[in-house]
Amino acid sequence: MHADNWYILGAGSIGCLWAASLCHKGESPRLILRESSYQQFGQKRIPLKLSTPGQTSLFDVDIVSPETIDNPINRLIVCTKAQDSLAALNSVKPHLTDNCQILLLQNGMGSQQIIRDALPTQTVWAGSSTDGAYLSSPFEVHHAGQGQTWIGSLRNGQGSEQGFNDLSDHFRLKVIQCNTIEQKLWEKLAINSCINGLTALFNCRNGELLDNGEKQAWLDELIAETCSVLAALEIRATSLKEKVHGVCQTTASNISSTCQDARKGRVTELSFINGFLIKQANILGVSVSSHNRLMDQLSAAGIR
Ligand code: KPL
Repeated sequence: MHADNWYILGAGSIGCLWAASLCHKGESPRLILRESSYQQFGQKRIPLKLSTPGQTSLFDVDIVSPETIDNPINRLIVCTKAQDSLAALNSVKPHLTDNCQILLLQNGMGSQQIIRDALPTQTVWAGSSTDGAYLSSPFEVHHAGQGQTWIGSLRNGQGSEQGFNDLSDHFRLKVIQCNTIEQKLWEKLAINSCINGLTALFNCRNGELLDNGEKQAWLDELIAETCSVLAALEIRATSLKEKVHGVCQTTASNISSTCQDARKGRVTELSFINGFLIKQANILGVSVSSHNRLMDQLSAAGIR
């Protein structure tokens, strides 16, 4: 395995955060852009700016498109939105080595499992992250909230070998390997399924959901239904209500990722968050009428 053969698919906030963090570690990741975005840049090496409260660093990073990749990919981090990840991966599939290690960093669930099944020979990992990052302009990423990223293989028995072990040391992001990544993905999905859609519908900040009124009542119904789905799936989820209210308090001034997408008129990741939860509930025969009402009202408001 080439030590420096890192590719990152997607140059949004998470793609840029990971690319800059790998550069900081001394690696030379290449950022894969879609053909149309790639064509907009005259130069194929771009300055990537990483800002944290109190410090700014600049790195030079190679950009490529699926058409211009000229060596086999053996380590790939997929940082596109959930709904774009399969098509993005298919665009680079001819370049993946058979034992390529792939790390998927999408919100929600469903997209990771589709990709795992589409790539039977490669080792597919998923990550669940609490890092907060945003782009102020292309290739200018702000690491606003230091969190942690749990990573684990999506295929039983795989991933304990080399994989992404080297992400655990001398890396500015906190990466923790775990054998229960599906549990971690569910824990995050559970919280996002209660907060994100509601903030998009009411076009409000996370903290405004705790209004002791209509929003909070709906929030608490969503939490109760989510708990029932998790219980039916036998997924451990203690004190979801305290956790969700806690996230609303600690991120009170945040505009959730879904609300940001809705404001920009972009397709949100809700079909991989609430949509995935509703699908599981239907299979299990658990009633999720508040989640259904939320999705119906979002779609009536033109938020997909
Ligand atoms: O993960 C988030 C998101 O915006 O997607 C929360 C936790 C709601 C923070 O804004």
